[in-house]
Amino acid sequence: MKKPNTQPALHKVIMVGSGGVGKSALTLQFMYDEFVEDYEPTKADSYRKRVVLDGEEVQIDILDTAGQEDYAAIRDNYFRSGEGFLCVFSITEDDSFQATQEFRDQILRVKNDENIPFLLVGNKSDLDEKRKVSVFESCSRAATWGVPYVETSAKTRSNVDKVFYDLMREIRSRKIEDNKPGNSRGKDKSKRKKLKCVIL
Ligand SMILES: Nc1nc2c(ncn2[C@@H]2O[C@H](COP(=O)(O)OP(=O)(O)OP(=O)(O)O)[C@@H](O)[C@H]2O)c(=O)[nH]1
Ligand SMILES: [Mg+2]
Repeated sequence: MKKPNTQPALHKVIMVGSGGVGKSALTLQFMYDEFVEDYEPTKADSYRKRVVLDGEEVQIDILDTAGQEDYAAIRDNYFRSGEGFLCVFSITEDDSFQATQEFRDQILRVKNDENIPFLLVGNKSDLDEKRKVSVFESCSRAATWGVPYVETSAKTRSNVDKVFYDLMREIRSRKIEDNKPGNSRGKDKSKRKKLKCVIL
């Protein structure tokens, strides 16, 4: 029988997306159960927390990046260390939705892996009356990429745990697949699960 691991598994998550979309607010809501009203642009902050994922104790490491980071080389470095990505835009700002394509492209270039654990996250769902990006548009983009789409609110905490836990599950199954002998680095699309769009 295998000896149990003493150190819990560590899953490395990177928050990406334009400035002001709520990457830090989502991270702080997940970490500390609080909503920060003030907007203070991030440089780069990292967080670590022990959580229970489907009965197993694991650690999540969150790197909260700067939406306003001008240097692609710096972003490349952050992205390289990530095992999974929450690609965030605000449903109230079309530019931030358009920008997700660039983030996706940059991540795929750096990781060179089309099946990298990844969720498209439409944040600020509490501001539905100011919505500029339709659910249809967002789901379509996510489907093109082959990733799930989830709407969150860092303010009301709607789906906040969901996006972090779903991403950790993807990272975990990816690691299990990678450790199988003779694996094809998860690139076999026929094994892919059904995709979902979760709005509420
Ligand atoms: N109503 C509402 N406001 C939000 C939500 N998430 C974030 N905000 C607000 O939006 C502003 C920007 O949020 P941040 O989390 O700092 O944005 P960010 O993506 O980390 O921005 P950078 O660090 O510059 O990349 C803040 O004033 C937040 O209070 C949300 O779900 N609903
Ligand atoms: Mg921030």
